[in-house]
Amino acid sequence: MTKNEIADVLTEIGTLLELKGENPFKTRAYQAGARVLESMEQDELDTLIREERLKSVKGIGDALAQKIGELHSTGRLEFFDKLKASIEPGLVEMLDVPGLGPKKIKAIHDQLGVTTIEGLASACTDGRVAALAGFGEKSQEKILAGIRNREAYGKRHMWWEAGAIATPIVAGLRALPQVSQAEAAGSLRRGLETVGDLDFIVAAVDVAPVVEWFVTQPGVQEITARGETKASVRFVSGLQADLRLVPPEQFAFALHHFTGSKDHNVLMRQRALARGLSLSEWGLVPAEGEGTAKAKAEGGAHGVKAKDETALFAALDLRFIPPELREGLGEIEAAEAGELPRLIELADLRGAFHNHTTASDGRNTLVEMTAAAEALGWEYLGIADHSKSSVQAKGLSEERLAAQVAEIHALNASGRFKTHVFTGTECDILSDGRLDYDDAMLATLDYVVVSVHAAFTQSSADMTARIIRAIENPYTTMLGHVTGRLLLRREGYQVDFTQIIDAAIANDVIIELNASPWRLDMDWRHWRKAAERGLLCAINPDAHETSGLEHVRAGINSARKGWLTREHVLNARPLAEVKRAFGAR
Ligand code: DGT
Ligand code: CA
Ligand code: CA
Ligand code: ZN
Repeated sequence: MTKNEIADVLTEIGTLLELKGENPFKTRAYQAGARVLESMEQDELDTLIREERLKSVKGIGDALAQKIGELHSTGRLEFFDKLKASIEPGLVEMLDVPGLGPKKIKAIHDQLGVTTIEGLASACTDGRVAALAGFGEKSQEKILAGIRNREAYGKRHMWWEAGAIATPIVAGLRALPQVSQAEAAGSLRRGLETVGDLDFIVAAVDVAPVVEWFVTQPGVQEITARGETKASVRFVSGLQADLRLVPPEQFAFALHHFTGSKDHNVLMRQRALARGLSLSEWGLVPAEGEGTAKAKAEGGAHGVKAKDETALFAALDLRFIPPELREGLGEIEAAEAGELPRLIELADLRGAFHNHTTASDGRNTLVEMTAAAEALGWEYLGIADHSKSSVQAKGLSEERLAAQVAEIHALNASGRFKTHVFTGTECDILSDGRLDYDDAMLATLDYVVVSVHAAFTQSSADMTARIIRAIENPYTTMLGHVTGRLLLRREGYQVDFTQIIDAAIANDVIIELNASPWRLDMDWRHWRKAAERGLLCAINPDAHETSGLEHVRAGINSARKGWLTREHVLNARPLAEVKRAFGAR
């Protein structure tokens, strides 16, 4: 197990022991041990264990060292397995209910014999929880509301939807006279495809009016916490948000810390420590007891000053790392070497290829879609309606597709729009890997997107072979939504990414980054390596209406998370180049 995985196990042990009512010193020892591991290098831990010196580390005693060693070498821990087995699963589930910690859960269990969430709900309904010492009506109500909202609470939220809530709040915060800077940090700022909660960081001098403004925003359903420099709320959609207020000189440090990711932060903290400095949400100061004289002299009593994140990174000899790259996946090494990529931006896009019209299952006509693309300043728009096998999506017969091609040619010839329209199709990949139209039909189009829309349950081997056969078709230009996943709703079909990417590269086929906020498929985690090996990307909104074209923004997030530059993306190229690329097919 890696050190972070071991740290997670130790934290969980601490919580479980607390649930069982163990001695608080014992539970705290596990939590402290987890923190020690987090701030260590993996190499350091490996060496300490190999040389049997782990128990000499401050904060790690004999018993803890033995357990860490067991997890490190075997990935298992008998003590942990037994502990888990000794606790009712319902009690562990209750930890997810807002307002309930291990101590309260233990009290409810011991005094009322409640072992499930349902049991807890009825104990609240008939007033037994309120009667317990230390509870009362208020907390009973809160627990009940927490249970009722648990589904919404527990769920993650689509980046697009979370952004729609966050954007007006950031703008509103910035407009307040007490506020000098405001930003939405966390996974939202990192452009992650789903968001757990929002994290607003605000620099202000007079904080009370800012907190008041925040908790009275429209859409706030419940104020879950409120302090002098902090507040948490839950919106109607179930999305929660934390607000943190800091003095202006702390803003860059707080913004960096709460942008995360946690993995990135741990590595940054280690880098600071290696320079005798301690990095936290509060600032960058000489590390206590281990700070070098130089760092102390430079840091002074109040530590290193940073007016923005660029200065914070510079203080650790790094270039500015874009938030999307802060996942602890090599970005710090690249920033140190001056080898960060110049990431693609929204403004680099000059069009997109996978879009639908009312001819199949779209909600706007060819002319409306073209007008919308022109309004976005796009040089070109590709129309790729469904093929005949997609009956429920009104897939086009050969005749209807031929008519659409003629319509597009006429539209281009009319000069009505500055945006050039390319003729395409989103052609079904049939269950054996053949395409839904014959070669003669496909030959009349500028380009062909191929996608799987049926027979999802094939084995990974069959699905991979099926997709590769479609990639090898000489008329195929690009592969649509590789896995068919719908985020938070449907897992994608199983495929072998390496084989599919290899086949695409070998056949000069593009793989799309489907920018629909519900898909973001192929996932960003595959792009960096794939692009390094020569795979070309197209960021396609898969728009089914004019407003859907703007979904390319979600695709840009994922492309950036995948370290892509505009050189990797076909629709960042000018019209003439794209025409040439399609002409060469
Ligand atoms: P989310 O909300 O689950 O989509 O993901 P994040 O990344 O927004 O996570 P969140 O809201 O729990 O915390 C915001 C950031 O705060 C996170 O990205 C890094 C930082 N942070 C939170 N807890 C820890 C921690 O235990 N250790 C470190 N190093 N950083 C943390
Ligand atoms: Ca968050
Ligand atoms: Ca948070
Ligand atoms: Zn599709």
